[in-house]
Amino acid sequence: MLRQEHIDLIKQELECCQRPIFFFHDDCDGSTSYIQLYHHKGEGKGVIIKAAPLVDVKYARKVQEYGADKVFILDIAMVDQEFIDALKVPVIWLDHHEPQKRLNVKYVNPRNWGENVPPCFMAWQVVGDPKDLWIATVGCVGDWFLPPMQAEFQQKYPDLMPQLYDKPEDIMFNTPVGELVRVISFNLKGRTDDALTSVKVLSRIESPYEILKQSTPRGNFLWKKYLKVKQGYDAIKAQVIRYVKPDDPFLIHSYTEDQMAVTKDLANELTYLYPNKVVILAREKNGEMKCAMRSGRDGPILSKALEKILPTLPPGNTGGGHEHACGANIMKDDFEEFVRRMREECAAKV
Ligand SMILES: [Mn+2]
Repeated sequence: MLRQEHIDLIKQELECCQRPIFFFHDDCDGSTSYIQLYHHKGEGKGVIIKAAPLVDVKYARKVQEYGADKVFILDIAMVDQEFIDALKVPVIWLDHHEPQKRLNVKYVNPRNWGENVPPCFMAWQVVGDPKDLWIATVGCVGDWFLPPMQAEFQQKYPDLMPQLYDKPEDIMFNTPVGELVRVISFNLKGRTDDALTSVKVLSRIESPYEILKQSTPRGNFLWKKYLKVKQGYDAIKAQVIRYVKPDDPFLIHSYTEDQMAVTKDLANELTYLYPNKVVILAREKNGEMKCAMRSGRDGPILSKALEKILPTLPPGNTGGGHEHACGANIMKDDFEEFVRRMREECAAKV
């Protein structure tokens, strides 16, 4: 939770500007953070940060071109000091990844006081516009964070959340809220300009039923893209499930797909379906295996396993993340050895 001083700070920064620019992560959390702040301000430009979660000096040009008088950075793990130094306007950065130290930036990261709160919930604490209750709730669930305002949501939308839940993943895979998470997430796939168009459309949606019932052209627009990505997603999922070995503590699958990267989303669902397995899902692209790895709450610590294994592989293989959720880029030629080492490390239960 944000402390009152932070709520006041962010609110004031938002109020004291005319042309804010918002850089946000290309996921459910990042985009719902942006939409709430943008709605409140009624002004500003959104920029999606795709690929690496990093804002570097290249983005300074966007700030200047727009003539922004303030910069907000939402749910981005890394911001280069060079970027901040190149600007002549204040920078406010809300994040919940590994805390960083930068100069001349107002940085709010609840991890600094031992909490992990996604920026979409920080935005909710700051703005709390009842019209955006559903946006904020969907954002939280999309980030595997149990929405602290779920009772309020449940009362307002009992058909979208029939009961209260203890775990975000139960909301994700058993309620229409989860479907809204996937609608947003899948709409962010593909080309950056298409993703930004989707976010713009989403920012004009007034009720979740516009999407779920396709009752307006804009709701229908988001639904169509969702269905298109979902088709590919379901095909890969069916393939994975067909080859699951009941006795193998690992679930390993690789696929080739250039257009839509659904690896993270699918790895999450597979962990929900097979909580006792270590999931390694890899998308092959340009000779690299882009891996999403997951393990259950009581499963092996993947980040530790990676720390041990990566230095022993040829250079160019990278990765990292959280205890039970990691990402890695492994050269195709090293993938077999990588999997062998992962099995070895995880059998020793790191
Ligand atoms: Mn996030």
